[in-house]
Amino acid sequence: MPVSPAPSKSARPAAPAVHATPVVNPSVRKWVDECVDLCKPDDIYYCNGSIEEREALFDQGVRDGVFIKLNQQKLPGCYLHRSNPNDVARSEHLTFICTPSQDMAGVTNNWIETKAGYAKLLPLFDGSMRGRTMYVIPFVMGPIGSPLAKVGVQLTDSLYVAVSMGLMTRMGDVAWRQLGQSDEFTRCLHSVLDVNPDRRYVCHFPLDNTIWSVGSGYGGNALLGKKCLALRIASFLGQQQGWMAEHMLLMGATAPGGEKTYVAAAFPSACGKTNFAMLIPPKKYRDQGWKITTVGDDIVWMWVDEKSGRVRAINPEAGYFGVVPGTNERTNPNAMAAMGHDAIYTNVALLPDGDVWWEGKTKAPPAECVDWTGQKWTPDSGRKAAHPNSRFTAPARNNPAIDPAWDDPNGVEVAAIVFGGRRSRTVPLVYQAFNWLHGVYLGATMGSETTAAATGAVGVVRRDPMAMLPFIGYNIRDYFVHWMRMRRRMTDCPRIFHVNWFRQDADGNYLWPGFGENMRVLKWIIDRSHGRAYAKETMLGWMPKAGDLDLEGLDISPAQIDALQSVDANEFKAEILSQEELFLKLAGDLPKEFVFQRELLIARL
Ligand code: GTP
Ligand code: SPV
Ligand code: MN
Repeated sequence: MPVSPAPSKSARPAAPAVHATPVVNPSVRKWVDECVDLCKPDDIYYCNGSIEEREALFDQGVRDGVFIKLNQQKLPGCYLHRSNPNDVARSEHLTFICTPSQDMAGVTNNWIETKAGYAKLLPLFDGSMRGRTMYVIPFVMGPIGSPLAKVGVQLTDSLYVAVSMGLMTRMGDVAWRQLGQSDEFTRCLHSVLDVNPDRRYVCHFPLDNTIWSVGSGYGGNALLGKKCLALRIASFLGQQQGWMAEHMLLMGATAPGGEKTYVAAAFPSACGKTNFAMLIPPKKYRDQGWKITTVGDDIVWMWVDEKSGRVRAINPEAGYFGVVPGTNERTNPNAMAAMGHDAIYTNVALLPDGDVWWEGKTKAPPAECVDWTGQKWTPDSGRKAAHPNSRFTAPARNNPAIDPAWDDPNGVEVAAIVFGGRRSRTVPLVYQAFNWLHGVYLGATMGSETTAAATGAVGVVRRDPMAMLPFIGYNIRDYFVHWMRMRRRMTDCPRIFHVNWFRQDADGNYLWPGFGENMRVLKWIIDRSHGRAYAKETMLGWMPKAGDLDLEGLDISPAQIDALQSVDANEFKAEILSQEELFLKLAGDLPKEFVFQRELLIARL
């Protein structure tokens, strides 16, 4: 079975070439006309977002070889997509912020001057859709009617992208209604070209509310509502307008008495957001009446409510694009249910009966399957059957633990913000910042070992401030200042915490069981946020004392907990030196508050 090529010449759904649309807004029409003149598609298809349309697109995709229909008894409505093997993760080195001055993009972003950016991509788009269909995809990021909701229109020649946008966003006629006659929409132009890394660019023009992406069909590079709009463009808008776009999950925790607490958490790519957002508490907690519900698993838009002075948040997305490897009925049953029907699997292995498999799905591998590249695979093949960054795409409504307020235009009130990275050493399981400013410093100095979610080396510690390093759409200096200034709008601020589920012993075994057991840490976080759990003051922040973390029923020794929570002053001094790597880049732009925080930390050590 060959991998799916760039869309074939006949990539066109059963629907008519230009099907009837609601009266399209004149600014949209004008812009679509310009892009049609540039890209020269054979057909134009306006997506309406209906279920019938989704089915027709899947059918077309199967005929074109873009999708393989999976076993419909086991996985109703599910399809497999194999990407080009050179196109399996975000390409951070090919991602650009295009602004008039480099200072607007800052030291952590790749920058191209605006006009030069357009000039670079224009010839690539010229005639790029000849022989192909252009899909016009109107979409809304955020609950319909929310003051923060943003409309985007994506033009793409990828059927896979069109269907995925339908699962990940509020897509279709609903977006035309939300837009009305306004010309305020993000102009998202996308072509896979020949899926060639040498002709791959993901360019953002924040001043023009425009995104141009070529040469990739992969999620974060190609589903332009997600990282490109909802993080890079939105973070830029938020900085100007006084709100925040963050790489965070958002979960609700209902306590036995009915008290509801919402917690947001920023972990870098492939570091546990989806899993934490869908956490199922251990039996003991369930029996007591604890319940965890998901508002979002990847992106949060936050603002300060003027009346209450408290932080509120929405999830701008309407679906999940989640990591598959390591996911199973034990680690994340809610994700398994969410991908159990009406979902797309990308780059997993195919079993002989039309079911799917990946590393970590079952203890024993299958005797035989077809790997993510379409080759025959057996356990002794010496390679992975599923790509380490293989993903599922599923609508949020598929999640059995969806929060009742997930679609509420007014959002939910955030009581705690959690930062966390993937750190095999040095960083303890959990601690709390002394105050907002200290918490911002913890987020800003966060480090994490790199993962397969981006191309490049895996397992190297890099600084990933607020898990936003690849997603800040403007100067990181101004981003840090924005975080600090947001505090002034709040009467009562969310408490800030730092966690690390990934600390290992000398033999490389995880010290903490993670997944559902993270409930025990969450419980302490919730209690601290409501001002009712004990803690001891340490060099790093407030930490649970022995006995403050509930370990009942866990097969974990006190020595193991000590190892998890220990802070070695010498190791931490090295950590501070490695934080300098980012701070030196910022040089004279480093906020003085961070210098003070660092001095205080060194003094405590
Ligand atoms: P993105 O979608 O890339 O932003 O990733 P994410 O932050 O949502 O990460 P996700 O929850 O998908 O987890 C990524 C990987 O980490 C998966 O292989 C998980 O099985 C694993 N993982 C998640 N939570 C834990 C945990 O608590 N402990 C351990 N050991 N692994 C975990
Ligand atoms: C991530 O890499 O953080 C993801 C997947 O959530 S992508 O949408 O491709 O960015
Ligand atoms: Mn992510």
